[in-house]
Amino acid sequence: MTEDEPLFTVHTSHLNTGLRGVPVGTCRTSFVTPNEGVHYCGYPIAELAQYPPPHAAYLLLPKALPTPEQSTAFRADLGGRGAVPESLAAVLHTLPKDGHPMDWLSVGIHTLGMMDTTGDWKEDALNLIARMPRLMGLMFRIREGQVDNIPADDLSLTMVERFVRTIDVEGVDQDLMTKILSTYLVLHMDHGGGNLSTFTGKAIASGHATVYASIAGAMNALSGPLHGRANQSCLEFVLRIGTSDPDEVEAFVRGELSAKRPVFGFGHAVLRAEDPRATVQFALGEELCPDDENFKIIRTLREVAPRVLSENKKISNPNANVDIASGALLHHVGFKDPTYYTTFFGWARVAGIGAQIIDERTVLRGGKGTPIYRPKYIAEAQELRHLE
Ligand code: NMX
Ligand code: MLT
Repeated sequence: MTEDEPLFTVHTSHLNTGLRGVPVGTCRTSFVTPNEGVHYCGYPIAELAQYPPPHAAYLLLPKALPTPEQSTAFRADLGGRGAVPESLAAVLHTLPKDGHPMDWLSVGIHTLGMMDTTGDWKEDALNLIARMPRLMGLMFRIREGQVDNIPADDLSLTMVERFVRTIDVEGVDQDLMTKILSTYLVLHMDHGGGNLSTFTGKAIASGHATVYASIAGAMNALSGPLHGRANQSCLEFVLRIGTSDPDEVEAFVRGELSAKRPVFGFGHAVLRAEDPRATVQFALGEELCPDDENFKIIRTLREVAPRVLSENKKISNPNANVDIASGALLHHVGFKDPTYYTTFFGWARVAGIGAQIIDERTVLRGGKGTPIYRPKYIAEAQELRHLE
């Protein structure tokens, strides 16, 4: 790219389209292509799916996979930063139990910010990444009223192990839960620069709000059903459908469309093929729980819905997106309440948004950082008027 190379011509038809396709900046952590999906620092996501989450998080920061020594040092660094203040739990205890878990997550991150902000972009992003497992675990425990004998946070464990140990659910296969969550975190960490939550987080940070305020705002953006909360809505669909019979699934999809409701887990603003993050999760499900009832339903949905959605030519991508399969896998390993699912998306995204905020604030424009976001809006139906 040269400084004066034309990238895109803006037509009137581009207005009020949610900036679809309009280039606004550069991203150093990941890119998304319509057919191959997301790549973290050049690596296709499917190649990274089995990597440990700290490796993927490390990659997004210095943009290179860690050597064994760097990996050990990074894990130790996160461990050293991981302790959350005792008083975090006291604040969580005051939140309404029927509030949505994503609202809890946003408030939890804000609360950590009020207790912990250093003002250094990188320090704060790393501290938040390190403290997320315990925040997530405490949210689950306190919302569910399981407040006695919460295991101490063992900071020598991995991110996912710390969470699984904090929630300490009886009667589940903790190794399987750890495996599914680890893959989930890696798949959801980043998705280019322009997805709504990342864009929102960077926009907030561009006014020099803190990392915590920026990422709490990003979580609010993620909580919408057209964005991250589609994973909750998709599993709620699956539970309502209750059968993997293709005719019944098709009738359900047609019913949602005729009621003018979105078919959650399908479609995308950029992708024009099945999301590779969905493909990876389907392969994992075929390996780990092929006979799970919910998994059987999403297998049928994956076959039926793209055919039905393709009948409507205005739908740019009728294929499965990242949110089709994660709910069935999370349900299988013991997370029976879909309202929690988007918090896992948010937990993962903290690494990607944090890394992109560090880049925008301290690396881009020769280290000066991008200026405060201020796109142009054109006045509509606003004749100049004066008071009589
Ligand atoms: N179900 C019903 N209608 C759809 C769907 C779908 N899955 N996908 C697109 N459409 C509609 C869309 O609402 C729009 O209608 P209208 O012209 O009346 O406004 C039309 O088709 C054209 O939309 P597209 O250009 O194909 O998609 P767009 O970029 O506007 O939106 C999504 C992308 C992801 C918001 C959209 O596909 C959608 O609502 N999907 C269902 C919700 C979902 O699964 N979201 C998760 C996305 C991934 N994530 O985690 O963020
Ligand atoms: C994401 O992972 O953020 C979603 O696929 C939405 C997007 O990229 O626009």
